Amino acid sequence: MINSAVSGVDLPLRRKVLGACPHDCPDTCALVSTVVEGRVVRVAGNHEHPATDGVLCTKVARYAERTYAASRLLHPMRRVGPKGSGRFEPVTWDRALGEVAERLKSIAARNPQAILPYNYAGTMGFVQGEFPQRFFHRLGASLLDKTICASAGATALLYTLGGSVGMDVERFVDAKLIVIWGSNAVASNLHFWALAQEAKRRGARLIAIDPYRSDTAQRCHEHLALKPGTDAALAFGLIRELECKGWIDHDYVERYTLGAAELLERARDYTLARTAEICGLEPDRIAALARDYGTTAPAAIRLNYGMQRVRGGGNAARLIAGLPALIGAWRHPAGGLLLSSSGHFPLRPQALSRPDLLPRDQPAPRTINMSTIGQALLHANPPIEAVVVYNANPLAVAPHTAEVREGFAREDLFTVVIEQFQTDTADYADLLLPATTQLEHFDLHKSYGHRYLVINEPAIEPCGESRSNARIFRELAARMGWSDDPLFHDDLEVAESAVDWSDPRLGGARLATLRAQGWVKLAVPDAPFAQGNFPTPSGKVEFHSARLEALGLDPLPNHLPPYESAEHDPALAARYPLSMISPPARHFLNSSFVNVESLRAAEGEQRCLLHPHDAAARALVEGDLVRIHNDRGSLQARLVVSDRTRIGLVVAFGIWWHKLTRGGNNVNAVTHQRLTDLGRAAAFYDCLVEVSKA
Ligand SMILES: Nc1nc2c(c(=O)[nH]1)N[C@H]1C(S)=C(S)[C@@H](COP(=O)(O)OP(=O)(O)OC[C@H]3O[C@@H](n4cnc5c(=O)[nH]c(N)nc54)[C@H](O)[C@@H]3O)O[C@H]1N2
Ligand SMILES: Nc1nc2c(c(=O)[nH]1)N[C@H]1C(S)=C(S)[C@@H](COP(=O)(O)OP(=O)(O)OC[C@H]3O[C@@H](n4cnc5c(=O)[nH]c(N)nc54)[C@H](O)[C@@H]3O)O[C@H]1N2
Ligand SMILES: [Mo]
Repeated sequence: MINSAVSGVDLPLRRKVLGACPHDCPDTCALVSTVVEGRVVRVAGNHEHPATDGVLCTKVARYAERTYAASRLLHPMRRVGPKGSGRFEPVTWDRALGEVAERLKSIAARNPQAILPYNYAGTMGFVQGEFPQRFFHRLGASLLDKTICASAGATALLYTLGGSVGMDVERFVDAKLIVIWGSNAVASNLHFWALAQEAKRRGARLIAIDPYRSDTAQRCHEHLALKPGTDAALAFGLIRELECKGWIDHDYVERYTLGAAELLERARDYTLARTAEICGLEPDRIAALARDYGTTAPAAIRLNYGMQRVRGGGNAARLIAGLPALIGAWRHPAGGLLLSSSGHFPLRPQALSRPDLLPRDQPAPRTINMSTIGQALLHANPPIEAVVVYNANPLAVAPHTAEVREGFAREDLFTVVIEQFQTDTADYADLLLPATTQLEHFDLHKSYGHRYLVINEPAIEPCGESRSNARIFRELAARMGWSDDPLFHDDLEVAESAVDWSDPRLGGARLATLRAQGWVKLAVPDAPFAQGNFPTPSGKVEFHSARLEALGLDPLPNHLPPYESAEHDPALAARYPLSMISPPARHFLNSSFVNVESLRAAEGEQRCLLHPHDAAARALVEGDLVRIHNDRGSLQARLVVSDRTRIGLVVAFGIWWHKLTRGGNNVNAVTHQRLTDLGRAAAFYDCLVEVSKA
């Protein structure tokens, strides 16, 4: 039996409640929580939801452990020690909200733009994630440019395919070739991996493109271990080879693409030899990849965000997004590419976040880039005087920790953190407010990896005095003295507003349908781009983008070597000869779950991989505690000596809480705040370091 939790109604002792995993992951699983006498005893994947198929990752399978952890924040608190010390005393909600409202009011009276909301995807729900923006719009606060994760790739898709659209993940089972490009799906996209395995059983060939032999690359038929940040060159090399060998689908290209002739022209410089040189690969491996891709149908690419976290990441994603059109892969339901499925959802972002609430008597607010929060807190003009953090842990996840830390340590900065746990960021709060988890609040979710809307009903009452984000911002709005209706919508009204329910893709489903069934799949035709119909201005795949040209940018994609590479900065590379990438550790989700003891124990310590050749050159051995360092800072990690990584490449796993590492620093101690070519994103994997014995 499945029913929803509604407070105040007579409930059976043992119930099952429909939920959605709120975390920043393409899989957005449908959950079933078993509640016995008001306590969640089990969180499982919903067997009836096709994309979840009854399977959860090890992290979310432990959701009850996380929710009931002794370290949950259960009461509002006020800082007593110095910033960053993490010393607090309890206060009442009444005092805490009163103080927050008073401080924000007095700053806003001078300049509301001195206030900044900082939030990301701690929860991806419309209600607990997006509704709070109404408050900040009404306030006239600075806007936040949400670039920390996906904006380089999303911008690339926008200018190439017209939006975050692509294959239905469920069709990968029918592909005959699957290229897994910049994605460790075993760790970060488990349900896609299950489908790829099924395709493999049905005879598909799996190829991974990743600088190191990840758990995923290890299980593919082929693995091309290119140098980080050279994907655009590899794509050019493939394009040239496709042309030379006559594997281009000229009919598709002529009808449904723009600028192919110019693209092929640019690709002509990328001979196999030159491409191999740039990428650090063997020429015949590139030729073989081109042959597989050019001669197997249906061919599908699972592109992920790993490859876009470098200077040229946007251009590289643009080139890769263009590949399926060149071979006509979009003709097949099981062909094409998937980076993100977000663009298929009929959403109403303005109805959700209500920019119409912005004060009319003031200039439009400035925008602060979250990827350079360190610089912004130290140097923005006019200065940031207050920051309200929710659904995010910038101290741990933003690049160049030393500056982020210095920024949050400013005595004149008023900091509010709304959190479930006392994270690194929480330690810098003036007021720390306890938030509910997904088991305790209502929400509605889209997904960026599949095509279902998924509902989340609260399974239990809030733990301790915790309150949902939505409730906290409604109460703050009242204390600001505001009366605008949208600031006080209840959770159901907010969820209603997020979706265009009249869109045919929903087939007549309403919020009530979701609450009864748990999810709804969007009706998108099979092979939607078989005859073009891309959501670009031209309706075609735009190799040449008039929109980029109008912005004064290169209308065609190009290969841009990483900022921190021998090609771009030889002097720096002489001092710091090793590239470092910092992909997620399997047992963590960004910095979430690092504090769940069983998961942290499974992960062990902050670790890094170094090739035997590089280890020997530094007289380092397996198990050494090493220092990874550059001019920006350093961190300590336990060394794993392995040929799973390339010569010249350090793989350091993230994202630990600084305070839970040996030495007190995670990978972002050494990353920088320079931005990607498109989308103004963080270039986390564009980073030179040296490694020595700690
Ligand atoms: N377990 C777990 N799952 C997660 C997350 C997590 O932290 N933990 N994070 C979630 C989030 S926020 C996101 S955005 C998604 C997406 O997550 P992604 O960013 O796709 O991360 P990964 O799946 O680790 O894949 C990144 C892979 O790209 C490789 N890579 C690094 N640099 C390059 C490069 O220059 N070129 C190429 N070709 N590959 C490169 C890395 O070695 C790594 O194996 O995953 C989500 N899922
Ligand atoms: N070096 C390096 N840095 C990276 C990356 C990398 O690969 N390498 N990956 C980047 C990527 S892809 C991303 S997406 C970012 C992620 O950065 P963030 O979005 O900041 O993700 P998390 O670190 O998971 O922090 C989310 C926080 O939100 C809290 N939270 C969850 N639900 C709620 C809620 O309902 N209410 C409130 N108030 N809080 C809640 C959680 O407890 C958690 O502390 O990090 C980026 N940083
Ligand atoms: Mo992300």
